[in-house]
Amino acid sequence: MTTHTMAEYTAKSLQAYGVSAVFFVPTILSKTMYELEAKTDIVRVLTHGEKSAAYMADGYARATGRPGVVLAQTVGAANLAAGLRDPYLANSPLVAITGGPYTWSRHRNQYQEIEDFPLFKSVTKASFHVPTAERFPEMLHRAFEIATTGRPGPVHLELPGHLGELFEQTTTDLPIPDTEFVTPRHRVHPSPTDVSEAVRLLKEAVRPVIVAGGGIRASQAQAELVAVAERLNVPVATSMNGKDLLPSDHPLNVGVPGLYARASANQVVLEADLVFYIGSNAGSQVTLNWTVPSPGSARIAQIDIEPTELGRHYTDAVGILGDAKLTLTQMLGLLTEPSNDEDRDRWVARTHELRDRWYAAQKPMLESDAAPMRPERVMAELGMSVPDDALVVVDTGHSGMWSAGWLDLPEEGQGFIRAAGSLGWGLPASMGAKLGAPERPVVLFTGDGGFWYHIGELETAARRNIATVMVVNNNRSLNQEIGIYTKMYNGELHGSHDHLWKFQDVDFCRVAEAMGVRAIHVDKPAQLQSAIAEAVALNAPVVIDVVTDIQALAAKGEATRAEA
Ligand SMILES: Cc1ncc(C[n+]2csc(CCOP(=O)(O)OP(=O)(O)O)c2C)c(N)n1
Ligand SMILES: [Mg+2]
Repeated sequence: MTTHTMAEYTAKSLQAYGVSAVFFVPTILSKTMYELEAKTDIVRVLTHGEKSAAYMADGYARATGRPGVVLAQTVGAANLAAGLRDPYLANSPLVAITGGPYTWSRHRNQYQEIEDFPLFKSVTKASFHVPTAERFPEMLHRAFEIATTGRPGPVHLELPGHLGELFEQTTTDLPIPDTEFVTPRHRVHPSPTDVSEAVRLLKEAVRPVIVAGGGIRASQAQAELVAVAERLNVPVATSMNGKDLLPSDHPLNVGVPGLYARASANQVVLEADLVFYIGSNAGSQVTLNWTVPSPGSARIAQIDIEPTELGRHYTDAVGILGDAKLTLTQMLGLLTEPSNDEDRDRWVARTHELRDRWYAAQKPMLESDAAPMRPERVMAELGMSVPDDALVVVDTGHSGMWSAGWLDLPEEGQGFIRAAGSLGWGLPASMGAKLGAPERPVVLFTGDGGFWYHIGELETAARRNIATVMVVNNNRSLNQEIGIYTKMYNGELHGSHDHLWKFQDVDFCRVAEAMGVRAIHVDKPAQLQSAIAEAVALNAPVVIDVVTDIQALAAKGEATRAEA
């Protein structure tokens, strides 16, 4: 029997659980921080804010499928909770540890103290107070278990003591656990009847489309998705969260439908007679507020790991409960013959027609030589220059729209993760992703507005040599707001409207260089590919400041049923 201090036990347990980096703002679990260095290979990343630390942990989790770990002392807990909104929305596994009130201080006007639990309630799967040192090992294990089980998500543990310090010097005889946590933690077997029903629905439909979501990544079922789609000759749309599930030039990939979308993908979904959601929550984003498809316009089927998602938005849906990989594998077992159906060929040809029409309409923008640059051209250049094994990380708003609709990632090894709505997520998330997947080139695409949020983390990137390539769509503004303010200003911007959405013209290259990060200025389209190649080759953090058109607005993913 070996006796450890709780600090040593915690450090070694984190290593056993498969954690390779933790993100924090001091002061929290200081002795454990020491033990992490003394007894493990875990990297400790000191950040410039608890929210950015949470986003880094989230990027790490999404890049690896392993829980990200983020820590803060009591007074930083609200900042940390704010950073859990995006991982909660994206079903990303995180374990957040905060210090909390002492037994004698709760409810007593204690300096820096408030009741933190309400802050964590809506952004976690579970938020627990750890009452005693004896309970801590079991509750830590439980936190990892809950974060990775079923639909993944963040879990919060509040330790007594503002700095989480009370248990650290106590001792335990417990053995170090040997469980590694990675999604999916448990695979739920579908019922065989449900599996044959899924196959029957897909075979019976004339114009089926699969909408593949992030649950497929969590289940590591990409290969099975492609195999089922190919065997049945079914077009596949992907949610933004699933954009990388199959290569952009796969003949069955119709692109991303919904709000941040490619209009031709919406058209495909609107024309379908069966929409088959796999590992997608069929939320407002991927359905354009449940108009693509509109209720009743097509049969709806779903495969999901979370029973309460089945039939949640489309009440007539056929719901199949199960792990995506197991369900698709069992479907493949029933699909011994490849599809040989002329109707299906015509439907696939129709999706190609819609896709080709979209490319033809977008060609002038995708190839535009204008300077300041068109974002569509930035997307075209980015798609042609990110390495075959790159992980692309994108922020929200326009960054999400441009990349959902206009960015093509043709290589199987290329990955894509995106903010689930929180502006400013991209920069720290790309750093966490790089720490999670150090062997992959990581390329961030963010607007300048998103970049400003956590710009101080450039110092962290330089200090820890976190080699992300940061492509900034710098239009010196929050230009996505132009439309809304034009409306509010009664049809024409006038007066001091620019107080609401424009920034000063700041040279991001100088800002980056001042913090020890290399930078490349790009103001002409022809410079972008070589800038990305140069930045990737440097194997260091690099900012690419791309001067873009302040008037360039992305159309939302409109499509109409009539066009069929
Ligand atoms: C935390 C948060 N606050 C506000 C918003 C609303 N919002 C979405 S996009 C956007 C502007 C983004 O500006 P930038 O990143 O520069 O991209 P641009 O629109 O200029 O291309 C804003 C304010 C948000 N999504 N998240
Ligand atoms: Mg901007």
